[in-house]
Amino acid sequence: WQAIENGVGNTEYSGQVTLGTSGSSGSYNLTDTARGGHKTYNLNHGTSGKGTLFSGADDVWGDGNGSTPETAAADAHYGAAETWDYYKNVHGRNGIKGDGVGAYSRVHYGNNYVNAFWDDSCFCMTYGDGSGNAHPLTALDVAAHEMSHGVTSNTAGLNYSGESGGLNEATSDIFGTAVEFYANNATDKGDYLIGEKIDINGDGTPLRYQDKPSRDGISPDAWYSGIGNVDVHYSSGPANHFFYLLSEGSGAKTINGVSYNSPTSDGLPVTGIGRAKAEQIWFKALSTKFTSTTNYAGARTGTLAVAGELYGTTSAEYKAVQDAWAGINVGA
Ligand code: ASN
Ligand code: ZN
Ligand code: CA
Repeated sequence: WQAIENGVGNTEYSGQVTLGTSGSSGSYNLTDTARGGHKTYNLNHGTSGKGTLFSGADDVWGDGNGSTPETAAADAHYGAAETWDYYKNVHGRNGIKGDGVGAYSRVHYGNNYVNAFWDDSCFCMTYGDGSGNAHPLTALDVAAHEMSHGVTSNTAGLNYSGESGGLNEATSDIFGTAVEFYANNATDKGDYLIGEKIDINGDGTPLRYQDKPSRDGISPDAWYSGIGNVDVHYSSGPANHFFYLLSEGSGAKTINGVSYNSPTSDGLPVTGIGRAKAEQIWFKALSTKFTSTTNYAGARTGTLAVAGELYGTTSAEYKAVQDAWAGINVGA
């Protein structure tokens, strides 16, 4: 038996945070007993197995700049905790499967590995150190993105190809953003950008944009016939755009110092209903309407059904869902 402790994490991306740890004087480890026993392991550049559970004599983890392997662990452990708390407190879901059981994270995967991923078979997520082992892929929105793949697998089970694959990816981006806002971290404020902290392009730009996905130079802003043939990290674009439009509405807006300008494919304005309601609609659609083969048209039907149940079919919320889908060229 180990006592539930509150450690101190000196993260790279989120400043100094509280971490859920275990142990007692002189012997601590990264086991978050209050969150299903979620653990964080050090792969130490390996690519298989669990590696070593992070442990140490003090309950302070990382130095805030990555010169100790603990820093990436602190970020990953924090991201998992915030994601756990978000699903529990906002959606009433107790863990990835809803059974209160935690997963685990592995950091320092391989060498120069510029990715992070969720794996259903180990029920775990894994993080590379980035190019030149310089920018670990452990930022809050990335962690929430990967953990949300686990939630999608255990709810709708959206197939990871075709249009359902794009919806699967968008779901992870949507909850990546939702968790980032939920955490309300002073160092990593909420935004509608994905991966803005990890500098994956080397020029300070984020990986993806939800207000206007084509800002990345590849992702489409609107649905078109044949979108199911493009990589799921781009066919996610219109669904990310739908979420932005439903939350914030079309046009120009600045939030937490970040400027957005969201167009619509039909040229008609969308009045946003706020992120909180948009999150409720997407989560309830994911967990009660979507199936493994849901496509864009099916996502429209599912979210409209949820909006009708939650707010009524004559509500402003229902109309906003209709308008936001029309704004990405889905339905009419
Ligand atoms: N980071 C990617 C994702 O979560 C990993 C991958 O493409 N397998 O989708
Ligand atoms: Zn993903
Ligand atoms: Ca972000």
